[in-house]
Amino acid sequence: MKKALAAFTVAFSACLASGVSAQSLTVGFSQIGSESGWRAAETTVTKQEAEKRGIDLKFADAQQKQENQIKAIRGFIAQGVDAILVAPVVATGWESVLQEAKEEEIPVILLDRQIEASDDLYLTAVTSDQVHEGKVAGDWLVKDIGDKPCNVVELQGTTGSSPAINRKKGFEEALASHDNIKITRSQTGDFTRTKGKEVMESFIKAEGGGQDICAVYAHNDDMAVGAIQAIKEAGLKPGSDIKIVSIDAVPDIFKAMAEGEANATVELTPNMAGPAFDVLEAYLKDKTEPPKWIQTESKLYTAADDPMAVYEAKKDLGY
Ligand code: GZL
Repeated sequence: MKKALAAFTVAFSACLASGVSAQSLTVGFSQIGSESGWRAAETTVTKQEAEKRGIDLKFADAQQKQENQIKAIRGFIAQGVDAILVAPVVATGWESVLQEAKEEEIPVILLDRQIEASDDLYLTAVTSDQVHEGKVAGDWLVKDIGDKPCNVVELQGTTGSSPAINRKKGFEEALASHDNIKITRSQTGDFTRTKGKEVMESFIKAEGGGQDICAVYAHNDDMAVGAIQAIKEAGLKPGSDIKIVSIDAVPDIFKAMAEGEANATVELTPNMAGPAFDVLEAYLKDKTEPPKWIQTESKLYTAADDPMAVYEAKKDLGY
């Protein structure tokens, strides 16, 4: 495989040097699944970015199972793809399969989630600063609540995933010097609307109807939308009786904001693939080494930011 890749690299560089259009790259993409609106948008945008560049994208949906991702990555290696994109469902357990890709000199780029492994196992990671996202969400709640006592319930993302670990950490940092605001219940809703609703129903039941719950912090908007449904079915008003703060900035959270049923979200771009493909082409052309982390922006949106206009701007972007 190394010889074939070396030959390809020479031919590819020669093409580029001669100005002939580059032979199209074949890139494998191991996607987590379609658990949320944001994930669906990330898949849509990744396919669009590949098409724009004439990249042949081999797509594999893992249905949120790490073993399916590992199988897909091994399949890409066997196919002899030029590079592999992976959105790692959890942070651990990647060393061995990434070592196999390294031995075949197939560059790997992480999208939207980090892993706990040596960074020589991947070319770069294109992600947001997830601790910062949690801090922005927590800082908003601190500002909104002031000195009032506030019991917060937390809907965590997928257990063991870098966003779940980091968004929890950042939110707790924001609350650290505000003893009046406490996280009283915290459980995973696996980033889905269905589980977000189920867990919120259990929180409301456990808290004797939910009157003592002051706010929900959801690690993504889809779980927040599920929680909003549960709060309404319990006869309470989301957005006022219980404040709603979450992350992703998907269209439906802006619809909820416009109806006064959600309060704040932190934006996560679904376009991690654009920056990934750019550095990959530069690397394959002349081995230009990218930074090990390409950080994407995190912007706070609240009901003061014309939510229906934001909804209209986002609604056709593949969420
Ligand atoms: C975070 C990303 C998360 C989104 C969720 O970078 O991995 O996964 O916040 C998605 O919507 O399920």
